[in-house]
Amino acid sequence: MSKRKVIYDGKAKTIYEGPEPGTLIQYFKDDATAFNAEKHALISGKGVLNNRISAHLMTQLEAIGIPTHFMKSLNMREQLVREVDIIPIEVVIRNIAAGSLCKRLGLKEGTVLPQPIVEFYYKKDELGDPMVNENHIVTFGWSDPYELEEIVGMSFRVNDYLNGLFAGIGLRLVDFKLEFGRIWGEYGELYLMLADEVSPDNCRLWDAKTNEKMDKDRFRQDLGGLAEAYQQVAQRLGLLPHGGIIDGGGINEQLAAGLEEIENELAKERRLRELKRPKSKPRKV
Ligand code: ADP
Ligand code: AIR
Ligand code: ASP
Repeated sequence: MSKRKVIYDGKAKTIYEGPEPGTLIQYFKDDATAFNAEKHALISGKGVLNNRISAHLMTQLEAIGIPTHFMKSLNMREQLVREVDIIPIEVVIRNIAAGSLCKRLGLKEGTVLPQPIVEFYYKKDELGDPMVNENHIVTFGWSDPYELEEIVGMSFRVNDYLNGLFAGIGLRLVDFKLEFGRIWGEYGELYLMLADEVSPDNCRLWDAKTNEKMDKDRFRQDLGGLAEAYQQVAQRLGLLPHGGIIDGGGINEQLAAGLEEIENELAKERRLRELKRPKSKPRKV
């Protein structure tokens, strides 16, 4: 295999140079980390399942008009995406109280919120991704009010859509994290799109009947059975052959390698939506 250039080696994915300019390859690793990588483990099959789930969800989101970076799956662990300038903000939407919201405000886990909440975190591992507000984001030039409005609007649309999609397969969407990126057009026009991944690594998903956790909290809270839970999510989404690809804690590589390709047909014809905004670019600090 020819040696590809590693652009970035992250906690859960490696990013390689893509075959064409403006493209990248996202390789989904089996590494699981939590609490700013203080906790780490390898979970056989996690990468394959996240690759597949994210490819499917991104394609579904594209179909409701959310531009995404996803182009197509290349193999069981890799997908081709558009290269973007990542906006250094993690957008979290919450429907049900869990995780850091409970810790911060003393809420009981599972409390249904009267309306969804949006939160922002500054993407900075050294600082432990601190929570920030719109004022920090605009003041430090990480985004501007026009772009932020678009990001929040898209995030709530993603929430509405995914809530329904997961409800239809017996899962409650508790909360999730999104990342967005920019592409600059030939004339300096700006296009925004959903990037990174949408998978049980960055969504909390509970079984609708039993409230069993089917996401990365299984790892964070040492509940075990993470690959089986992710597999269950993928199976309910109709993404795996009958019987699945994980058995007895291990992945059946042969079955996984034979998974059907997922392609974002709409991304090819997509006319990127230019963001209407004043001419100035976000300030760099
Ligand atoms: P982390 O950076 O937290 O270790 P990952 O292991 O998931 O996370 O690494 C993937 C990295 O790639 C993330 O930092 C993410 O912001 C970045 N990324 C995701 N999609 C794109 C894209 N389309 N273009 C450029 N960078 C991307
Ligand atoms: N998240 C935030 N940073 C990284 C990730 N994966 C996701 C979590 C959870 C949501 O954002 O997976 O779905 C809220 O996380 P928390 O820890 O703030 O409660
Ligand atoms: N993925 C992040 C980390 O490694 C946060 C998390 O998911 O808990 O710390």
